[in-house]
Amino acid sequence: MNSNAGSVDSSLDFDPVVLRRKYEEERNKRIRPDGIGQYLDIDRDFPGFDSDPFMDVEARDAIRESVDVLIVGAGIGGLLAASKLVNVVGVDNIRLIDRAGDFGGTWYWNRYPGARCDVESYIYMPLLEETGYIPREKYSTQEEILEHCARVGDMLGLRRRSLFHTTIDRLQWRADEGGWQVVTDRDDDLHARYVVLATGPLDKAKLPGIPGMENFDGHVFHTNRWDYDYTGARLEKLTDKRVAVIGTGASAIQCVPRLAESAKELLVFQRTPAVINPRDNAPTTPVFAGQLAPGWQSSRMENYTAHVLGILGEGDEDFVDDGWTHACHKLFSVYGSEASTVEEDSAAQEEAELTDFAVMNEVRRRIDKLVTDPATADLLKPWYRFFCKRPLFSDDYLPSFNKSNVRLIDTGGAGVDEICGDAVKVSGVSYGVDCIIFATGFEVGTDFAQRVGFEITGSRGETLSEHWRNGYRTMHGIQVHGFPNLFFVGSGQVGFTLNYPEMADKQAIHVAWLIEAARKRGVTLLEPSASAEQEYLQVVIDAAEASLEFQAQCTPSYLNSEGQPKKGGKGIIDGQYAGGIVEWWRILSEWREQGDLNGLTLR
Ligand code: N01
Repeated sequence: MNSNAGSVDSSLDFDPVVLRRKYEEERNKRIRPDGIGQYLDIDRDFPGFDSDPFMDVEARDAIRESVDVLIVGAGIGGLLAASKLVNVVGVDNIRLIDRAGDFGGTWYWNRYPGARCDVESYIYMPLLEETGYIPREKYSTQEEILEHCARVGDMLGLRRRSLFHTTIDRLQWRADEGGWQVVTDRDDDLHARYVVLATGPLDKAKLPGIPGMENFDGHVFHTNRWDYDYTGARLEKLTDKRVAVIGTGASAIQCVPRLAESAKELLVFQRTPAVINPRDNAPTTPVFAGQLAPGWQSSRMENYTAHVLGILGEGDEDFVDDGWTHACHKLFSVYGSEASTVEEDSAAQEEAELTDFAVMNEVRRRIDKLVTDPATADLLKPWYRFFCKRPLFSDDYLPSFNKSNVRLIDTGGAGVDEICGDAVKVSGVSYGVDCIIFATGFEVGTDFAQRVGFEITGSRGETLSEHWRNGYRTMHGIQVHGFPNLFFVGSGQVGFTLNYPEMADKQAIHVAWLIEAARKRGVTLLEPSASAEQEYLQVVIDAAEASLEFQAQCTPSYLNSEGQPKKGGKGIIDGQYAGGIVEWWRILSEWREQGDLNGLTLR
């Protein structure tokens, strides 16, 4: 493809100038000065919205105990941290705490109909070789992943070490004890030498601040606390109901097809259309399962990551071989060789933009093929670059709009105006509904304590929210100055990846290595120095340039802090190390190989 930004290239079947202008116009409709401030804090504004509808909370006695390691979070990150500590380092005096009633994290809470993981199950589901489990399909259902998390927890003997339905009230460094004091809502008082925070990056539901929503006359819930009492287990109670879904992200596009089959009337309120790619799910075949040789899962994970980061390309062996890897082949092929001059770099950027336009044209053409009504098809078309919002995969979301009981209510980028009585209002039109389902995603970039529900007070009396008031500051994305013996697994300033468990796995390996290194040296306190933290922050900031430039031009979403990304921020992308997980892991591996724990204070 020829690059000639600014003028129309006759070899192209589209006009880049027109598309560029259209993208900008659409973005401008959505940019809001309040950014992430447009969303409500559920705990403050809608208390009770995040209680557990799935399992009853059982009474138990308060616990007083000291442990070597406390892991906060029993989802995939917590399970991986525990597996490394138990199996690799041999630490077995551990405790897990989770507000959920069982293992599973996000897969415990997100039980909406149609919920599946859109990353391949063979690389996403943790410890498949260790458990000997082979997923049933290429993309697993929520039920299967939840079952598997319990399988892992039980295999590791973690159930008796887990306090479920338990919320931390306070986590405080106790210098006199050389460890952390943890106080919970069940009156537990625990003391832990080390704490691992595996609280997940997308955990706390967020609600948009739509005027009048507190007075809605009908029933309301969020996708991550699906109310099966109201809908019925197979949604059979919705056959006489008018249902509104607000939002068209990953959660919405999976539950909309199920609701479309059941609800009397389904109204889908859209602010920004999603990028929907083909799914092509398939059952696992005996031939596939039979050919898996030892070590297959980690090599498959690494192969996938190399493809989606553009390290490997179309001609290379592609184990996962799916919509993610194919899209990355197309979009990253222009970056094949390192640009050595400013002109070469700018030519590569232009080429990348043209390729992106072409890929997005395919996405838009598919909508025309699948949606019968041309006006609805037009409204469903996304006008931004492929990776501006999280790309999605579905074969049944778009055809749902061909059903006579389903209507798309497009809000022209402005969102729902108001909720009034039993109606959702958009552009002066009231749509009466019995039920509103918020598919509006999760808090990102807010204060850490607001997201996890408790404050952490470190060795200098500073809270973590204060320490991070201007953005994340960590050493390697794992440790924080002023917070000794505290480790992060599953989020933060680590190298970017599309496969969350791979990130959590590598963090868990590093944490286990650190705890083992402390043991070998006979020390009980590990804390990064202020300068080591600053040094890593600079690495993150230096790597952020290109990614931030891209993000800043994107339509707003949780990925770019609602259109306000900043270097060293607290968002999903601007909070990460943009150099990618492979480079990040190289930095950490070399640091470990050095063997001197450079940058850590030991006592
Ligand atoms: O949340 P989202 P999600 N009026 O933030 C809309 C993971 N995940 O739960 O795009 C009307 O993506 C908002 O509109 P806009 C995955 O990482 C994975 O769907 O901001 N609408 C958007 O459409 C995913 O990315 C899986 O303009 C309003 C929606 O609400 C992440 O979780 C499945 C509005 C929020 O979408 C989050 O996904 C599920 C308003 N005022 C989740 N305010 C799989 O593996 C917001 N919206 C498949």
